[in-house]
Amino acid sequence: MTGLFITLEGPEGAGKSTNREYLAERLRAAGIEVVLTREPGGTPLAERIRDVLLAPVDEVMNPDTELLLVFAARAQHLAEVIRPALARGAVVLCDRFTDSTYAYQGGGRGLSLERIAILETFVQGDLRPDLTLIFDLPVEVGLARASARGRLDRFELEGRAFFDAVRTAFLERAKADPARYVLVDAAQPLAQVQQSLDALLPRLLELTRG
Ligand code: Z5A
Repeated sequence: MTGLFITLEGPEGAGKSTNREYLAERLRAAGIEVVLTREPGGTPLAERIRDVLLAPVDEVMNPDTELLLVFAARAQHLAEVIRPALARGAVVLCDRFTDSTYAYQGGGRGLSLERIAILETFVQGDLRPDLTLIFDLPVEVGLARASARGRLDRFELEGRAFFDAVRTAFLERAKADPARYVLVDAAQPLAQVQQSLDALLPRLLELTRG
């Protein structure tokens, strides 16, 4: 038995956290076991790596260090949470996964996409999400939502060019593989975003039936 691996992606403030709860409730209401998780993080050890990645510090983090920490957390998360859940047939709803690595470390930091792909295969083998929802919105709207919450993390302190490159990377990935990616217009009011998710539910339920 294998479950279904769905990832939620997009820039900061896009509403991934808000909408992952919404989607999980909808799927649970249909009698499906849903494991709700996030990256970086998802296990106690991976959450400690998350703290290292997000905390602003005086020492500049080398981009390769950042990349390796992201994949170190992912290896732990896959072993402890994602693979066991998929093996018992659950739907895994994960807030960010390797598309974020391509967008932030690849697009934002300018690291080689080939190098990211090597680590992806090393850590994940052939496991890839079955479906990825990209919550897309203009950079300034997402940053305004994120900064309204108060203290900014190490990524949120980056400049406009970084976030433009992140958004472009997400959009390019969605365009390259329309079968796996669904673009959600996250700039709309929340009620409309959730209507778009409702419209996706029949497809998700169909996928869970294999
Ligand atoms: N990162 C990386 O570099 N490489 C990797 O491989 C991975 C991650 C996996 C994780 O932070 C950071 O790690 C992330 C990339 C990096 N960069 N940053 N920053 P995170 O996951 O904690 O951060 P985030 O994804 O940016 O979370 P977020 O800012 O909380 O965004 P969100 O989850 O998409 O949004 P939200 O919390 O649901 O909503 C934000 C606010 O907007 C909130 O007040 C909502 O009530 C409001 N909201 C949501 N939707 C709407 C609509 N439609 N209208 C109006 N207001 C809304």
